[in-house]
Amino acid sequence: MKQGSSKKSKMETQTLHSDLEVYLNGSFVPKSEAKISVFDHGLLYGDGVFEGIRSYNCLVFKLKEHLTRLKESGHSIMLELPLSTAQLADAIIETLKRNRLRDAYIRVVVTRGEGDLGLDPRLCRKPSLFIITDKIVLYPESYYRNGMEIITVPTVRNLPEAINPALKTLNYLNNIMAKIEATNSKYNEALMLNHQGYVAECTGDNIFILKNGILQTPPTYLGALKGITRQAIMDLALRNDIPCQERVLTRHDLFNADESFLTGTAAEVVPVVKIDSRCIGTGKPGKATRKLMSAFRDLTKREGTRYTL
Ligand code: PXG
Repeated sequence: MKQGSSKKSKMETQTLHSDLEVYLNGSFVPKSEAKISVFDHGLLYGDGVFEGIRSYNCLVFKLKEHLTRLKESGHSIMLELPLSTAQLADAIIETLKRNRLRDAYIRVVVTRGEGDLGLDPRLCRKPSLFIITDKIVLYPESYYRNGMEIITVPTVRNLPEAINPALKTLNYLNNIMAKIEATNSKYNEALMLNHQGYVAECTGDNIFILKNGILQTPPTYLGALKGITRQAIMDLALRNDIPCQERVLTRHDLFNADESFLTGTAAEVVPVVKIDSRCIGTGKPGKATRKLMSAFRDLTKREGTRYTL
């Protein structure tokens, strides 16, 4: 009996020690205690904003850019962040250090906060802020080696005049519906068109094509997030003498592209070799794609906000 109970307490300690620490409204709490009220409007109404950030070997990639986008998403929905950009950066670094993570996925979420039932954001006294840092789950290596196949789905991208896809808000159902439609058809990613039938982006990634040596991606006003990886790729293209343009694209343009790839914090740069069963180019990851994949990997090793464990 005694042995049993001491065994149990050892197990509990182990669980506690292996528990990730989460930043929650100014404190660090174990994952098992990182709880938010059922009256939080982030949960009741999807009223909030977020960012997904990555760190590579103790370098947080494009931290300033992510925090600027978070602030701007908040500003658009009239949600003032509870911390300044500098304080947020410190809180993120501290969370990474506490969890001793060199390579991490960082999720920063700001919600309208706890309030009463009813839409009115004035019912919420103060925003909730939490930061989760966790091990990054990588896409299978085969996606990068052989490329991905994607499918256009029926769910149309939100109208920018309704919920602007340029904002990273907690309202992700538009993307989730598209993801469900893709996975129901046994594809891992969905191509989303806007209400006019123009290519917008995928559910969590921006899309690029290469045609006659020119890299092209849809302008964000057609219903895409201004991806930070997208911008990094546009900058790298310039440096590698690959001309790059924002262009209105149709599925026809995609089907007849020489190369295609997706960009995003989680995916990095992943080649696309088939869209709606049409082979893109040779049906293998293209030369420019491979060059940009490698340039991007180098960039993540070189640049970022450094921290020590
Ligand atoms: N479009 C959408 C709709 C996104 O949500 C991107 C494009 C790529 O943007 P960045 O700035 O990351 O290059 C995103 C980003 C997740 C996860 O947990 C999703 C994203 C990023 C990180 C993690 O699914 N989406």
